Amino acid sequence: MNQEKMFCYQCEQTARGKGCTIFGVCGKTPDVSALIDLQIYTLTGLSQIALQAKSLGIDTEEIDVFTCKALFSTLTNVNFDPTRLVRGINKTVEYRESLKTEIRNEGKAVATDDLTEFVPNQTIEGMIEQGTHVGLKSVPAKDQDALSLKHLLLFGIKGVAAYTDHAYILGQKDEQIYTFIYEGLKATRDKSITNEALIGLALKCGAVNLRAMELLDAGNSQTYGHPTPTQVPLGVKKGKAILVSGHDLTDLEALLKQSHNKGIYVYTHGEMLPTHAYPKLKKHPHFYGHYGTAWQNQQREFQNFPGAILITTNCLMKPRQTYQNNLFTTGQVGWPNIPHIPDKNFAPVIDTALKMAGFQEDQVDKEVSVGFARNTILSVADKVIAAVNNKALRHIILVGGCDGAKPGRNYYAELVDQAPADTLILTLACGKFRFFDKDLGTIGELPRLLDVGQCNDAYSAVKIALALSDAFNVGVNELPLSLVLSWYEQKAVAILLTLLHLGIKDIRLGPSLPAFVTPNILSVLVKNFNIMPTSTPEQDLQAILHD
Ligand code: SF4
Ligand code: SF3
Repeated sequence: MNQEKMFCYQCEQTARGKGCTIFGVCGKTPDVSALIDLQIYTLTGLSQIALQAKSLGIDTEEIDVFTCKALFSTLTNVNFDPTRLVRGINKTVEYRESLKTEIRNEGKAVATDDLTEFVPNQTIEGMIEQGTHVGLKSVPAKDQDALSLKHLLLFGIKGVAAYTDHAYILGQKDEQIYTFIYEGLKATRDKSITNEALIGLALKCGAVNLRAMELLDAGNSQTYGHPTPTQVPLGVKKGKAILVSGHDLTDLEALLKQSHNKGIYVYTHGEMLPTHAYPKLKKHPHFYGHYGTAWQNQQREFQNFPGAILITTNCLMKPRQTYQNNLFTTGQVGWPNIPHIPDKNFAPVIDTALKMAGFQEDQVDKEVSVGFARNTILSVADKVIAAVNNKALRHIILVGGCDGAKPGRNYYAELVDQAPADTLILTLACGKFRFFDKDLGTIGELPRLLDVGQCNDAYSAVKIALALSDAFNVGVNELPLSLVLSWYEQKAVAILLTLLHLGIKDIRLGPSLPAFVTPNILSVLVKNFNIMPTSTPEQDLQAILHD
């Protein structure tokens, strides 16, 4: 008898490295898992109709934006609230039906099938039951490799949708991205599509993600200025306090403006650390420092924070009683019974901070450096090139990606520790918290540890690699540059597809390979890109520096 209550293997911490089948390691319940599957299923039906509408010139912008937000809500550690998912599913079907009406008004017939005709049950229990039958894996697959590729594509699309949503909030959009999201979703249900075509779509997903990240980079830098090197205190100031986590700069800015002159200091947590480097954010005098480390430590770190806490995007963990009364979510993030702020009116966050004790005295601690995004690094490109040419700099190692709870993730800190003094470490995303406060010294005037930014700033790292390849007049794969990546959630899947689309080879990926990649698909990736699992820091450094 099948004992599975759910099936999900979209992230790196999936149970037994195979799939969460009883309860999500992330805290996702079987009910939420079923509703997420139903959300994806209904969005796929909407996609087919939206593509037809687009081909007729019907304006779908509102639906495009909604689709990205709905996909974003299904990423790991974003939304755990069933009532919000139910709303999303109903809204998806409402949009689908309204587009059908518009298509018919144009005198065209609407193509129909199970997906585009699907009617969700009117009760939450009924929807959960429906959801258990519509996950991609619920349809028995004759070809496990095709199923693997369809998941790779779906998870990559989720990452693209997250970046596209961030970019749209900052006023940046590109019609082609939305069209691809619809086409890609549609392909995940195409029974006759070949594996070659799916591989092509996965690489196209990487190309589209590059465009989405380019838009996000433009949105962030045009709105807040280019990041500049900035020292961020890890200590605290006496006074009331708010902690902001996640990735959304517009939420942080709104909160900074609304908490101005209220005797509150604002601190960053997790992926918000690099925001201290943006000129238009750091000008706020009460935007003080960074508190804590990466997302997987939040349950321990949040309970010691004497102020209000706001989570703007991933990664949210199950809130503990010790801080659930001072925790708020916004954007697509959600947890049942945790107050959600949908409209950037952060008055409840500020009121909570004012009622809480705050920090009783100043605590001085060390500082960390941020702000080494593309603009800063390219402004010192001549120094990097000179250091390579005079052999002061032997190799650049990009140690980037997500953090997580597994012990194997100490690999990344050990690799950075053991990297010799003539190597530069570029880093980005929350994996850096394993080593972000280490003093690695300098090579000439260059700090050896350079923080490029959030995972959302992966475009910056790509631009740096491409500029170096131009400067040295060699391909990126011939540069003295190696990529040692850690993955956890679906934005990392999208970034990996972008790197493959760019033809970047020899990527080391850990701490474990995705459960959704079958041995055959892995061998295709190895053959074409020489992608490899991380081994030990000693062995990998030996190979990186001496091969
Ligand atoms: Fe499991 Fe990850 Fe899916 Fe959560 S998101 S249910 S941890 S595979
Ligand atoms: Fe981290 Fe969640 Fe991926 Fe933004 S905060 S990198 S895991």
